This record gives sequence, C-alpha cells and structure tokens, in this order.
Amino acid sequence: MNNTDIARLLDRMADLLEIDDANPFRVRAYRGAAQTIRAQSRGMADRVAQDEDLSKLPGIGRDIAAKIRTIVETGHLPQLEKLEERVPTELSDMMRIEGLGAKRVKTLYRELGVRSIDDLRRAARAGRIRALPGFGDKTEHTIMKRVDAWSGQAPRMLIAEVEETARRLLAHLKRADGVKRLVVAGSYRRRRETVGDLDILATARKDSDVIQRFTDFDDVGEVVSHGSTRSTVHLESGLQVDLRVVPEVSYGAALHYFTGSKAHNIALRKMAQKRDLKINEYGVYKGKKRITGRTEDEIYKQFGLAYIEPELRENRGEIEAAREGRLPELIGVADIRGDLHMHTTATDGRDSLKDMAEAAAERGYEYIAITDHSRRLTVVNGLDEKRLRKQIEGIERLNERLRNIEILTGIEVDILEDGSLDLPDDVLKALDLRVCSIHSKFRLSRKKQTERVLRAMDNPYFNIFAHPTGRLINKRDAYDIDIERVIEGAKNNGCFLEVNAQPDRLDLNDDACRMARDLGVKVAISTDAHSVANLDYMRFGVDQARRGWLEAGDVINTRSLTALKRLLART
Ligand code: DGT
Ligand code: CA
Ligand code: CA
Ligand code: ZN
Repeated sequence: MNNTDIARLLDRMADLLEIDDANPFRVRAYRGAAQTIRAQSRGMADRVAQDEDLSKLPGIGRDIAAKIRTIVETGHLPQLEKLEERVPTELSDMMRIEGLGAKRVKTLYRELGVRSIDDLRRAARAGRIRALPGFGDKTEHTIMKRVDAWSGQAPRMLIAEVEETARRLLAHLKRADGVKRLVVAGSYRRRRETVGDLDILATARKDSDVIQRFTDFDDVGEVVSHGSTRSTVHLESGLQVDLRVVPEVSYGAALHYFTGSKAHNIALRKMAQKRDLKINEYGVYKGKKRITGRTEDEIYKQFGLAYIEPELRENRGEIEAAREGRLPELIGVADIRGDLHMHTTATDGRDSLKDMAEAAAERGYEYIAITDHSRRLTVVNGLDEKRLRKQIEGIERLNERLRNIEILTGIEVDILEDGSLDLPDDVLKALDLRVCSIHSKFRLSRKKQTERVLRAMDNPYFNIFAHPTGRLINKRDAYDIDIERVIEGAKNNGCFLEVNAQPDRLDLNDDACRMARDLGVKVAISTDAHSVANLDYMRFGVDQARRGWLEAGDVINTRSLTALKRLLART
C-alpha cells in the first residue's frame, strides 16, 4: 500500500459517506486526510513501521490515524467494506464524472436505481435522466459525453500520483546486484502533467538480477513480459512500468531514446539521416561503427546542438533553438522567492495564518501572500469586508514578530458574472495584492466568459488571474475562454496570469505559458496551498513553466519584494 492507494481508500470512504448522508465534517475529514497523504513525500507505511504518531500530520485526527494504520497493516479498511454493503462502491467512481457530485449521484441511485457507470450510460441513452428534478436535457447530454470519454482508456495518471511509486521502485532496484545507473525516462522525465506509463532505464552488468528484482517488486500485480534486457509489469494501482537494461556505453543514447518524446526523437533521426548517420537506443552510428552514445550531451553535440532539457523535448521548436543558440535558460525551483496564493483556516485552508507563514519561512521564502476566498464563496466561509480587515490586522501583527519573511495581505476575489469583483474597491485597495478568479458560471459562451475577465481586468486592483482556464485534469474541462485575448488583456492592463501548481490544475498549462511569454506577459507560479503540506506543490508549477519555456525573468515571484511590489502597483 503506497500513499496513493491509501489516499484512494480514504477518498472512497468520503464519497460513500457523503452519498450516505453522513455528517459533512466527517466527510471533509476523510477528504482532508487523503489530500494530506497525497502531498507527503514519505510513505505512510514507512511512518507506521517507525511507529510514528500519524495524528501529528496536518488534518489527520486520532481516529483517521488509527484507520491509516489499519490500512497499512492489513491492506483493508473494515469501515469502508461495511459501508460498501449498503452503498454501491461504483457510486464513488460516478462522482468522478464532471457534473455529478454526491447529491446527483444519490438522486440517480434512489430515483433510477443507477448503481454503476454502465447503468448510468443506459439511463442517459434512454432519456430517463432529463426528467429528474435538477437535471434537464443539457445535463443528460453532458453526462452521456462524459461517460463515453470515461469508459475509453484508463485515465493517464497525474505525475504527482506516481512520484512516490517511482521513488520506491528505484530504491528497490538500487539494491540489485551489478546495477549502476537507474533513471525514470519517458514523459515522467519530461515532467508532463500526466503519464501513460513509467519507463525505467538501468545500466547493469550482464549477470545482474535487476530484472528479477523488478518483477518481484511488492506492488506488481501482473508481469506482462520478462526478458533478459527488458520487462513490463502492471502494478496493482493499474500503472504500467517498462524496464530496459542497456550496457553502460549506450547509456546516453538509451536515455535520450526513452526520454522522447517520440516527435523529438523522430526529428533528430531525420537530422541523422541527412548526415548519413543512424541513431537508435544504442548509440549514433556511422555505418556499423558507433561514434557516440555515452551521454546525452555528446549526442546533441554530434548534431551541432546545445543540450536540450527534457521538458523542452516535444518538437516544438527546441531543435532549431538549440542549433541557433537561443534555448531559454529555464527557471528552477531555487529561483522562486515567494508564494503568492494560499488559504488559511479563515476560509477553506487547514492551517492557520501563523503556521502557513512559518512553514513558508522554513522553505526559505522571502515573502508570501495570504489570499483567502471572498464573500461570494459562502460554502467556504468567504471573507466579507469586516473579516478581511481583521485578517489584515492579524497579518500586520504577525509581520512585526516574524523577522525573516514578509507576509503580504491579499485576497482571492471572485470575478462575478458581470466582470465586477466580489469586494468593493476601497477594501481591495487596502491590500498588497489581489488574486482574481472564476468559481461560478463556468458555462458562459466563449465571448461572454472572455469579456467577463477582460472587464474585470479594467479594475485597477486586478493583479493576478488565478487558474485561468478552470480545468481539473481528468475531472473537469477548461471553461470556454479565449486565452490569447486574456493574455493580451493582461498585457494592456499590467496584470499577470497564474500558473497554479496544484497537480490536478497546472493552469496555465505549458502551451499557454509559452503563449504568455511570446506575448510578453509575466506569470506568477503559486501553489494555492490549502495546507502547509501543499506548499511543496511549487515544483509541479515550476515543471509546467519549464515545459512552457519560461525563464526566471518571466515569473514575478522570482523578484525581490521591492521589485514585486512595483509590478503589483500597475503603474
Ligand atoms: P506516456 O507514457 O504516454 O506518458 O509518454 P512517453 O513519452 O513516456 O511514451 P512511451 O512510454 O510510449 O515511450 C517512451 C519513450 O520511448 C518515448 O517518449 C520515445 C520512445 N519511443 C517510443 N516509441 C517510439 C517510436 O516509435 N519511435 C521513436 N523514435 N521513439 C519511440
Ligand atoms: Ca511512458
Ligand atoms: Ca512506455
Ligand atoms: Zn485559491
């Protein structure tokens, strides 16, 4: 049981409890615990083995700590199994479909007897859903579309979801005899937001038992193939993992080949053909003679190219740029000086203002902005003017005490349907920074949605447009918006766009980052942390920015506090 599996069980528990009309606090406790566990870099199994007190982790109480222990020790959660006798498990999968929360799933179950995704498809086809209260034609149609998308392929997994598995698997393989190098290549190394499978590359002595060790890994559900230099397995989580073992002299060529992307490889192969060379996973060849292949650097040099970072290898112009010496100098996590979007217990965050600030200081940040939700979001107890003013005072007091970090006062203010902001200008004015975002009316036409945001940007206090497309990877599509016009609007008004670093948002995505850079608009990479642990999501946002060719200079939270404040003043 790794962290992802444990978090899944807890999420499932939360879903079924919610459908079962359990106390909302209990539901939220399970969801919160799942979120905490996903954000941990260390395995729960390891913590349990060390007999650590799990209830010390944020958002995990005694009760859930005990349940995690049970899961780790037995692989089961008895309370979940009991609940599943009453509430069909597949209802939890149904809740993952866009537009179907607990309430609707419950209605479908009670009114139409829909217990599975197959049932759901049949009900939608038969036109039985539109008649239900609160559904309608449009909803039925959307459900049908979603169900079809859902039942196709197993969804690609979020990169954040597979990291722990990758780490444990490498640690396991490292102990094989005669292995030298071990690396995860493929889309994982290119830091794509999701991965189809993991591609592990090893160099090892001929007599190494690394393949045997691979197929013996604890999480393996099925060994698909097992040869002398390669093997493929399916893990119990459904994730496929490929292992390739190559000799040391081929390491660079193999790493390059298996890192991909395929499109990048093909482009390089074309260059090779022009020079009468051949390139494959063993090296670069002239006739039968291998001329290079030990390192990636060497290979690029062979073709007159500067080294290309994995994040850029998508055949989106990186080869030309490498030839002409105009590759970007990509931003790194170390360039980030502060985090400009986070929540506290004042709204839907799980940790206090003070805890968030101290955790940020521990991470070496020079500044952060506290940006709780505005009043319109009543479900999370959004701040009205009075409570916001009180928070500002709290921040001022804390700033007097904290020496090594500056806390900026801020808000995540809702952009209302008509493009106005959810709080009056004179309160917004009192803040250091305003993050603006859309949390309602996702279905406006492209024109209306775009104009809504452009109108909002006319407000002189609009600083950063947060999670600009609203997508949730594998869960919810982006709302329809003309992102190019939005970027132009930001440029004209001195506003910025966010790269939200939540692993299921990564919004702006890589292409949009690139567009922002090309149009001369800077971004803020922010975690939108709802807990101390979430602050560690920063690197996922940085990865996405790197895939979008961004340099430190393109990102406002790499600036000194003074320079940042100047940028926020919109003058
Ligand atoms: P994924 O797994 O869908 O997230 O994406 P990748 O890029 O990891 O793709 P995968 O696992 O199918 O293959 C790993 C790498 O192997 C890929 O990035 C490039 C290389 N590769 C795979 N198939 C081909 C091919 O037909 N031609 C070339 N040149 N390279 C290939
Ligand atoms: Ca792959
Ligand atoms: Ca693969
Ligand atoms: Zn937020």
